[in-house]
Amino acid sequence: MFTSKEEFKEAFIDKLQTLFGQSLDESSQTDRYVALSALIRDIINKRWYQSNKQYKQCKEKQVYYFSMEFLLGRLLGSNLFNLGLTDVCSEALTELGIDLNELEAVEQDAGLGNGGLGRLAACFLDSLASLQLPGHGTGIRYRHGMFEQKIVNGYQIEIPDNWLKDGYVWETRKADRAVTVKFGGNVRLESQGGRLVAIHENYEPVLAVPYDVPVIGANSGTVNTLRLWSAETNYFDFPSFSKGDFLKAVEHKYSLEATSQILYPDDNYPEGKTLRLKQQYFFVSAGLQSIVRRYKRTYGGDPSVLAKIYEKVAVHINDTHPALAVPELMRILMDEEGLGWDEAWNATTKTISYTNHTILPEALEKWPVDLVQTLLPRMYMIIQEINERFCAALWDRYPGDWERIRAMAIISDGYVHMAHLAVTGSHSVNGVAEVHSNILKKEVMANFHQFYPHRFNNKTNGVTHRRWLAKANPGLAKLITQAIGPGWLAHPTELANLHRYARDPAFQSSIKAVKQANKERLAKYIKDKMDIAVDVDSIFDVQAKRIHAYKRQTLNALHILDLYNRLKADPGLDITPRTFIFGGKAATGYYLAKRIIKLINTLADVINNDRSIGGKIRVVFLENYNVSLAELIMPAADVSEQISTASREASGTGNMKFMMNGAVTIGTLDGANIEIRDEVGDDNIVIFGLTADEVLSYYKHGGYNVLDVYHGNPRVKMIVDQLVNGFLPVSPDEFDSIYHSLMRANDEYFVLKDFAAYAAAQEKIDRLYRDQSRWQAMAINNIAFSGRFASDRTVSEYAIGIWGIKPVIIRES
Ligand code: 26V
Repeated sequence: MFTSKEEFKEAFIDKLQTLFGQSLDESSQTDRYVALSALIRDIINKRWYQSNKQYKQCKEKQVYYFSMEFLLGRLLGSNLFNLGLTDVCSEALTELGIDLNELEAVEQDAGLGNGGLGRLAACFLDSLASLQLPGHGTGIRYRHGMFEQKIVNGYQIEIPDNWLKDGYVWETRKADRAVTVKFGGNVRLESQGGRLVAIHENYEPVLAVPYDVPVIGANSGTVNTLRLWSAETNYFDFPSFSKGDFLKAVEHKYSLEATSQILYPDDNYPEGKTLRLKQQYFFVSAGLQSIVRRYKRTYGGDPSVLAKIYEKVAVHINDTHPALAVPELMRILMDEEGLGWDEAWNATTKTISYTNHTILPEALEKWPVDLVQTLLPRMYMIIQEINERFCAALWDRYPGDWERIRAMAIISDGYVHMAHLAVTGSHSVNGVAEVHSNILKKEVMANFHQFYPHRFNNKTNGVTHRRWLAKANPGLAKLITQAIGPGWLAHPTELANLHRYARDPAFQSSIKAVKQANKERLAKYIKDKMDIAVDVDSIFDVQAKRIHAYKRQTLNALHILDLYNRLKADPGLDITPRTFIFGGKAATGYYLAKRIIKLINTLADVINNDRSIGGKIRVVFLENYNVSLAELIMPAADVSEQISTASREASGTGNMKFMMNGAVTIGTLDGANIEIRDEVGDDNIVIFGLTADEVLSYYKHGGYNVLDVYHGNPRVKMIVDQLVNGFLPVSPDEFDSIYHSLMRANDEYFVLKDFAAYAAAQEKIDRLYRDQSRWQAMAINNIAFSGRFASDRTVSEYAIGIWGIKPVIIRES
């Protein structure tokens, strides 16, 4: 490890020479980025080797976090941070005339995820390693990650994300660890020595090749592994090739390799594509095969040893996407290792645990039976058997209650219901915030909760405060450490010690100065990128997240339109200047979400160019919201918009990132907002709108008529009409879909129902902000009470309550 700048400089220059045969002066930014990363990798690799060796020797239980998505963002900065090398490295580079931030910016974001679910997985990896826990990720090495979003004429355009084009410095291909995953074909059962053996024939083999990415713990010797699987094939169609049909010769190869080509850009918005099911089985099967292989190497391959795999291995499934882990582990234990059904079932359910991340009915995964049967014949046979045994147990418990059994069955109405498979096949089911876990227990999975009362629990989400506070907001981190010492970095609940500075005028002005500098940094980005000048003295009011009807960007947009109307009617209207900032992507096939983006951009056009309102409000839609942009945005926000329809947002994690950076939340009583309120108290958050119980009651019993609000509130009527009456400079039917979602679909997400309460809450924000001493106290209290939302807390709850793993201290040699 580097102890001095001199040593670091020397090693860096040496690396440039050995890698590229170049001097510092001749090197490009990319060369420098690659050299720096390679230097860091040398350090990491030594620790990685030690970690792997000691994991093998100590024989402690390990957890594997299976997730279709890991939204890592960039790794250079966070790796340096976790190694404790940020300062020495940045100072050494400065002396060489190099800006570390610029080198970090060379790295492409690893956008292997859609939003909250994928970023949560990335935060958990950081916390696992930082808590010295033996825990690894298993996922897919998508050739193309989350698309790049361009805004053209106000519309979202999707550009493929070719993130691997210059290579990826953090991965190591492990060709010798490849495994085969079998698709299609047919399965016959044959009696061999008194046992029924399943024989899979005529299948299509796809080679799964692992690429390992090291996950570095903060201030610990731990380096865990994120193993991402890539689909390859040795198959080559020689007959076609020798006939001169070159296209046909490669076609088949590419179709097999397509499995890991793209990330589906749908978040909470289902598109039931065959390829997605193929992806799910692909990484689940590869991941489990490699885990069982390693387990056998360490503990032996006797069936009686495999029957106890749950003592050394925990497999966690991130939502239902990897739920095929249940039948696949059954298959491996039975077909390959010779266990009987009961032993295999015992081992499987004790190994697997499951997190639910959404209650949106349309996002609950189900796959057509014939698709599962054709693509994964052996999986289907096992699922059928699980289903039959499960339904028999239900029958024993609820004799004659056909309705209940049909509702709980894993296979029904021609579909395989993945959540039912996941609940049945695991020993723990958790939601991601208290209100969400309660809704699972009382509503969405009430019958499962009755049947398996001890399986259900809550683990409120968290985010890594290292990336989202310490690294993203170094100015704030420094200030915090000056005030309360550095203990908060390892023990984030120590942030609570800041509470006593909340009313301290000197501390308040330092906090304000840090925020101001962060706002200026963002303002510069907006100016450079979009040529819009924003007022850094205005309130930065931010809604950054995926675009979705339930997240209600529409409510925010309609409120802006209303504010604009009021300013036009009364240019003297006394409001604190505000900059409304949006960021977020829409799923490619989600028409309404795309029109919401167009609406926001249309408002931006009209409002930003209307001199008559004196620049009091501005609207900015930031292109291509991703992890790196989030790191720029969160520290600069004054107001955090968390305005989902109560009960719909399982937790939210952006809410936590904003809070850590001192933004005040305007939000509904939804997801983790409720727990944020519990931590900061009502004085430090602005809550409005329907509660989850009220929303659920409307969904169940009706009783809301959008026309009552529309006709009862002239301001509401005006803005709704303005969507379609030619007021906005777009074709008259441009916003029909938004209009209809409100008026024809009876406002499914209660946008208009909550409008008046939201507008009043926004006025409250305005009043609070005018009292700067009060506002800064709120900001400080939000930072102070954000410790609970560090993912270190969440991950230790999983470790103790679900996985049964404990820390392994990695020694240096
Ligand atoms: C679901 C589906 C369903 C069908 C196919 C496409 C697709 C893609 C992604 C998803 C995941 C939806 C679940 C999800 O992302 N939930 C979010 O999880 C966050 C982490 O727990 C949580 O903070 C958010 O509130 C929740 O919406």
